[in-house]
Amino acid sequence: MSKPQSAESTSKFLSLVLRHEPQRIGLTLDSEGWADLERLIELANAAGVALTRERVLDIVAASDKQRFALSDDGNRIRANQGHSVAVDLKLDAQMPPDVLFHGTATRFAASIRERGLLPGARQHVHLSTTAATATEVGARHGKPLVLTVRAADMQRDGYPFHRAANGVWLTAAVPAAYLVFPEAD
Ligand code: HQG
Repeated sequence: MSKPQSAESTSKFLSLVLRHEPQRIGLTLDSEGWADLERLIELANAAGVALTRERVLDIVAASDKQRFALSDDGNRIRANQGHSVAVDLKLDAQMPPDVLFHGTATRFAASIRERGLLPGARQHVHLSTTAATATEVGARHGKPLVLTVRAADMQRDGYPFHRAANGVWLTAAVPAAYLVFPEAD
């Protein structure tokens, strides 16, 4: 019997299988990160996670950060960003705004000064258009530290930027030379 799930835990489950561990339920993502929706539902239920098409559609529509996208025909689903599995989202390179923001924790400051921003387990470094969003992202890791990224300069110097369907900016890594630390730090 599948257990009923809260919307939040279902969303976390979708993030887990669509970004990090599809194999956990035997799911396969295609090279652009898409999963067959019916198959996902079938495999989730077999793994004890109660899912229906309607429930998935509700979560896609309600996700505060628009974490998921459906294909035009409604048959496939993927995560908009945040993957650790190797997928090519086929996002066009775009000119970023002058500056973008990265939220991290103060305890990472020394390492970031030395090595720049690295993607960690994910495929990209995630950047926000507002310092407020970056503060929330950073607070997930500890005392938040908001770094300013000289994005337009970086792009002009040949580093590509991509914008995910939910507005998050992605780039492979940010060399320390393009980072501005807050003065008090
Ligand atoms: C840090 C959430 C030491 C980096 C959010 C971050 C986001 C370094 C952590 C999305 C470093 C990685 C992504 C270096 C980077 N030395 N630490 N050289 N370079 N770091 O979770 O950006 O709710 O993989 O600053 O809203 O925090 O999941 O990345 O603190 O958009 O949809 O290494 O996840 O979205 O942490 O978060 P993460 P993130 P969802």
